[in-house]
Amino acid sequence: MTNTSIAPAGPDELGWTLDRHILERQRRIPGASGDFTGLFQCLALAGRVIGSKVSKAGLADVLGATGAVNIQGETVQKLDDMANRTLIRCVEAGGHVCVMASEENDDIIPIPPGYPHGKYVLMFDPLDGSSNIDVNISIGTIFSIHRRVTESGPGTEEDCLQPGHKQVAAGYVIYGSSTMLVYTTGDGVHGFTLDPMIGEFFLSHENLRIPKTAPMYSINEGNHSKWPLGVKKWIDTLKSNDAPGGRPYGQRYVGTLVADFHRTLLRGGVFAYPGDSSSPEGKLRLLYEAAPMAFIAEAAGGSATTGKKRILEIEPTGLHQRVPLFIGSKDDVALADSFLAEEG
Ligand code: FDP
Repeated sequence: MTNTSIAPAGPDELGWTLDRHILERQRRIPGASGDFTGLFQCLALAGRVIGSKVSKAGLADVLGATGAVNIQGETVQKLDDMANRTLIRCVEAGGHVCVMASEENDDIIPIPPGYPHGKYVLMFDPLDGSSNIDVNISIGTIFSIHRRVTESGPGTEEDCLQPGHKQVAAGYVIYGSSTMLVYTTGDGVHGFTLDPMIGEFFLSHENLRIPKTAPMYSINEGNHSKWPLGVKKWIDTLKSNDAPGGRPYGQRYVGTLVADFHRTLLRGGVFAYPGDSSSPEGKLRLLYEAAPMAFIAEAAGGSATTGKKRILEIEPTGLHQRVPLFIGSKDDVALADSFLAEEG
């Protein structure tokens, strides 16, 4: 006898879409309003739109600079600008957030009049790795979500200046050989790969864990002469010949944080952007780069520090604050920290 009953299309047949993954988790939280799910749908839409533009970068007139300079004193690329506007447009009308902040905007981004203010705060680096845009190397979008601390109405800078351990979620989209969205709410890190034919993200990397250690380091060695002594000694150690100690380590550096971090998440090792004599606080921004990546690293079993302090414990003092960053496998970050501690 044939069984004519139709089984519901489960994840085995369809695969887990990002939407379904978030929805299933929402159902486990009693009283969840669906706001978080709604916000994620907006972010996934923005990721798909930006990914599509990035993949056509050489064909459409989107390469090159806009002629503007951002708050960081960097030249704004046309794709930076497009990605920033796309994220704002995708999120501002949803009613899920009360305020946004972007690496590309000097001040907080208010919700336009007429739209509701939600309970979340969204901060993002719309297109990380700008200097790699024109040479067809992986770039990405980074996002960080907090719950608002102000009571109601339009959100303020106070809502944005929260330490990283208070994030409710963080993630990134990498526009590489495929487009992937990786996110965490603090309890497991999950990766979804975009099927470009269907236009949907499907779960491809469940519960990612960073290896405890791996023989790989990632740093811009061109800054060697400007590094503090502790960083010089640490890198010299990683490069030294010590087969029983697993050295020398291999070196990989893309120059796009999202890409260097993504490799570190999957393969292990350590990525570092230390402070140096010309930029004592390093180059990377706390709110848009270091804190969200640190939240992901810790949720995957890794760690992230300034070399002296856990990134997630830093109380932000400004929207565009920079911090030194050492991130990746727990043992490898601890080794870096030990060299910086010795330096005093
Ligand atoms: P970019 O300047 O190309 O936007 O913070 C931005 C960033 O890239 C990171 O993505 C990357 O890790 C770092 O700067 C690269 O800096 P260097 O060019 O100084 O190595």
